[in-house]
Amino acid sequence: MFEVIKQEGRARRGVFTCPHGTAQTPVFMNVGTQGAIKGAVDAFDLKELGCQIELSNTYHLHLRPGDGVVRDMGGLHKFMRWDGPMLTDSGGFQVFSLSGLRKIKEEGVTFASHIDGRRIFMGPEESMQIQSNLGSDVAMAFDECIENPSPREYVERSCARTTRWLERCVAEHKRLNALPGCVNPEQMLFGINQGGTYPDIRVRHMQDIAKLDCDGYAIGGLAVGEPTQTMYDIIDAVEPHMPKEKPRYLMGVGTPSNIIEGVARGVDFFDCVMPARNARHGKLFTWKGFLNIKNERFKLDTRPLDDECGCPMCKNFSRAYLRHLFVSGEMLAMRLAVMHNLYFYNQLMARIRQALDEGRFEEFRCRYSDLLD
Ligand code: PRF
Ligand code: ZN
Repeated sequence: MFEVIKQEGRARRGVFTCPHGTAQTPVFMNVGTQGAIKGAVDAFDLKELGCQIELSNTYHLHLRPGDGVVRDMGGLHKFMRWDGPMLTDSGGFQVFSLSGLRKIKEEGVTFASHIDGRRIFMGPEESMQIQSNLGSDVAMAFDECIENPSPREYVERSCARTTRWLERCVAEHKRLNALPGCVNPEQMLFGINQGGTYPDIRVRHMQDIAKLDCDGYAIGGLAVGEPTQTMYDIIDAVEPHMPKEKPRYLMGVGTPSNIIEGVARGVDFFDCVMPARNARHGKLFTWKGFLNIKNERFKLDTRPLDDECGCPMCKNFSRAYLRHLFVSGEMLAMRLAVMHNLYFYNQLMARIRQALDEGRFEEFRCRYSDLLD
């Protein structure tokens, strides 16, 4: 269930309810690809970091340990001990970005596992079956994330196929939810818009998939190498055709600035590996901008990383200590840095929501959109 409780321009403040609880939107989903957050952060840490929705991946968990194992362990919530809202991506992106040789047909995609090269087939039905076994609260439709740039003719044919795949996802998802012993019979399904950088194809595709009455809709195929302004222009083109009463999710985006601009364009859900990935390289977000903690200038810096931050690291440790951990290659460096960046992203969303609640989102956007770019 989704309810928009306040609006400022196109920006929306909402409440999303699913079998494992409620999330306040706009929300950033914290990425735990393989049922763990990279950087030795577990589900209990996530709670402390202010995470509202955890995101895992169909592709990875299907390869290892296998979705049948996860189902037999009682579903992914129990397996990883996360009891809150959870969304799983369909594999439609990872198949295209991670696996080697792949062949796309009407039935689905045959690809080589990035682990051992084994050939695997995944289509809409397989993706729905895997996500049903994982028992997430939101399953994503199986789509083709089209490479950028791609010729118009290819994008048109791919989108028509992604629409047919969505029809198959809807039917299979409904069938699986009704089976006795289903891990999460209330699981929802979100459709995914594609169309590369062609606004007219994007709009047509969005209109086509809106008819299929999914529980929410995502914009996929962005942040794949196109200029930032092109991404914003595509959101501007698609947004008026997305159902108003359903949640909207911008997949794999992005920087704090991208998120603020996404919210300003009517997006409710975001996810990105950037905070965790940057953290592992010592690149940290603060409310005064970006810094690289490995820099020599922090060698004797007694201050916390960010004096506005309440994360477990900033509450306890100095910049000099964190720099030392990084320079020495201690695993603790990763864990502390990842916790800080995830906390920062979750706090960013909390501040966005507060600004919306108080009717001063536009002011917030002016203050932070460029600073956090
Ligand atoms: N499709 C799916 N997952 C995704 C994407 C997509 O297009 C993207 C694109 N940024 C990220 N994750 N299924
Ligand atoms: Zn911090």
